[in-house]
Amino acid sequence: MTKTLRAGTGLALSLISGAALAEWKFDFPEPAADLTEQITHLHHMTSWIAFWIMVVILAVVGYSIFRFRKSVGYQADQEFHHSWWGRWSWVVVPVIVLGIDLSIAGQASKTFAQIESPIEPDLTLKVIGSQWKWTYEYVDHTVDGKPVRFTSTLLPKEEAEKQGEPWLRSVDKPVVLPVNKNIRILNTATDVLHNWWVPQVAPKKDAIPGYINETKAFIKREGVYRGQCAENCGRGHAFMPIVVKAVSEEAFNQWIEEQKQQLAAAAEAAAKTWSKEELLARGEEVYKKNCMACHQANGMGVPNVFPALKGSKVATGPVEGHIKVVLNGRTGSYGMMPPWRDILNDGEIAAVITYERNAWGNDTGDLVQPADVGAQR
Ligand code: HEC
Ligand SMILES: [Cu+2]
Repeated sequence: MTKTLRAGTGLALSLISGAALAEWKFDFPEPAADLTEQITHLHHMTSWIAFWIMVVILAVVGYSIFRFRKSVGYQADQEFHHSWWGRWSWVVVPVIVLGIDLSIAGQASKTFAQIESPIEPDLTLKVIGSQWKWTYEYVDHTVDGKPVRFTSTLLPKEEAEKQGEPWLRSVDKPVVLPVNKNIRILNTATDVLHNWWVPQVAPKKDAIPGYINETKAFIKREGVYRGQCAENCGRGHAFMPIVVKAVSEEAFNQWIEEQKQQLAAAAEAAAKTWSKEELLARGEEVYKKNCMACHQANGMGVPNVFPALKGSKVATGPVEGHIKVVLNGRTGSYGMMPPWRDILNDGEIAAVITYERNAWGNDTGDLVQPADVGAQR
């Protein structure tokens, strides 16, 4: 008995330790943009109205129970509905309730109109949801006609611990946005419904394959804002966090310049012929980041869900067929293999295919060069 008691007390104490208390917050994170401020304000207003309605109702109920209590067998008032209050309460109470409803709806429809109204954007960010990662495209910033574009994925646990970042709330590459600019956000998806949800930054809209949903942000404060996918999108739904880094205009311009240089360097690298070591090393990186979630680290897949690549007919058969599947995706008995043509460049696809053809005992010895992939685009 005392043992259980002690264990229980220990557990209770550990639950209310200082660290836990420091994290203990009731409210939403503080909004950082104009529209999200309004949305949070609406929530607070509605909650307070609901709270005071509850107080009034509980008071009336409590008073009635106490004031009109009668012993068993007492016959209730049969004439109540003949009194003035008995007649008019059926009108007065709904009118009050409707009045409160409309005053909430009035405020809300103002905010809603603002959410839906078009803006003159200073910057357009296209957000593409896929199982289970986010791809970002800065459509106004291009190199040779191709926009700055990258994919952002969950930071693995060991890596998050090393960097002191919260696991499941951190990504390998945050999306960077400038403050005090009108940012248009275009949401879409490649496979199933996703939802790019960063409550401090922008109103939430579904990301739907084949459609573009528009939302926007005017971020007022620099900072790091975290979010996650808000549409149940399958097995990895909980593992596609979002990190927005809001920075000054100068810092943003510098960052976007760096991205452009990286893009140019990648295009150059994709044009050359790679050595076997380069292909395998890069291929393993690409595989871990993009393919491992489904096909697994050992290339064995998941029985009946994701096919094994170890010994697979495609990964050990003709190279062209392998490139085709990875570029265009495929839908077959297992379900859908997503297309990678818009997510990975020729160099990355060549590397990952070379890796798959030489890992896990798939000793084909084949080397696939970026030009081979380019030829099939
Ligand atoms: C979201 C899960 C998912 C991810 C991520 C994924 N695949 Fe697939 N992959 C599949 C499914 C499902 C199939 C089987 C489709 C079918 O039934 O035809 C498949 C099939 C394949 C095949 C054909 C295998 C065979 O023997 O038929 C290859 C090759 C392949 N994937 C390579 C890749 C590469 C390379 C990547 C990373 C760039 C990748 N996959 C990422 C789900 C995925
Ligand atoms: Cu999702």
